[in-house]
Amino acid sequence: MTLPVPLLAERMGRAGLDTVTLDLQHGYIENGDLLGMVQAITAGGVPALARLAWNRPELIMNALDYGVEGLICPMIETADDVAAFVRAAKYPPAGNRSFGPFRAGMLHEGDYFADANDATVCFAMVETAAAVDNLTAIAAVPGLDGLYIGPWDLSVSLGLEQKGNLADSKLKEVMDRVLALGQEHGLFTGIFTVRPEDARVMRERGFDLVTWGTEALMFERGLGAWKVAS
Ligand code: 3PY
Ligand code: MG
Repeated sequence: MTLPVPLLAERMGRAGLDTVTLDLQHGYIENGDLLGMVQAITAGGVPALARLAWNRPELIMNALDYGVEGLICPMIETADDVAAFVRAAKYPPAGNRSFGPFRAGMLHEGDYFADANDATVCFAMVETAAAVDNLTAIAAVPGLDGLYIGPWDLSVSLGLEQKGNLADSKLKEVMDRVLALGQEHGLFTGIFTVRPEDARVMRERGFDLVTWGTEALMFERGLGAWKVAS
């Protein structure tokens, strides 16, 4: 989701999806919108994920305290970037997340502090040439739960002529490496797509978390189809 509209978030939470991701990087959802959006999604029994605006501890802490169950961190370039991300997202001794999960703890049955490190997932985005160069080290950082490919930034960073072309051989090479490292380290793998048909192909390829567009794109396409039909 890219738009800060709780009613739409509630609709998404009841649409039969596995998860809904809130985009704080390129979406129009600000940190102050996040709590209401998470409440609306989780009311439908679906976990909310957040794509962070950046790798910053205060954003990570807020999102987790509000009850976001998975974080996708953009523009990761090195193993040190991942270590900083994981440190902010995990309670001691694995990290240095500060304790104050007023909403997340209220909803959790059992000892939130004891369970949170395992119950919240951290995805590092693979979307720069530097991340590809450092991929083996990135995947080996303790506490990381997943790798998530951003095909558009990756195309820009690799200097590819066409952006986000999932059939590009260079992108396919990165997909293969991410899937292999995922297997090797027991990591989830994810990728962003903008069309359901691409999402299906990525799912068949073996990715666990496949984003299939944004609500704004769905609206645009629905509107286009509606116009053509009338
Ligand atoms: C990218 O493709 O660069 C993304 O960040 C997708 O969300
Ligand atoms: Mg990106």
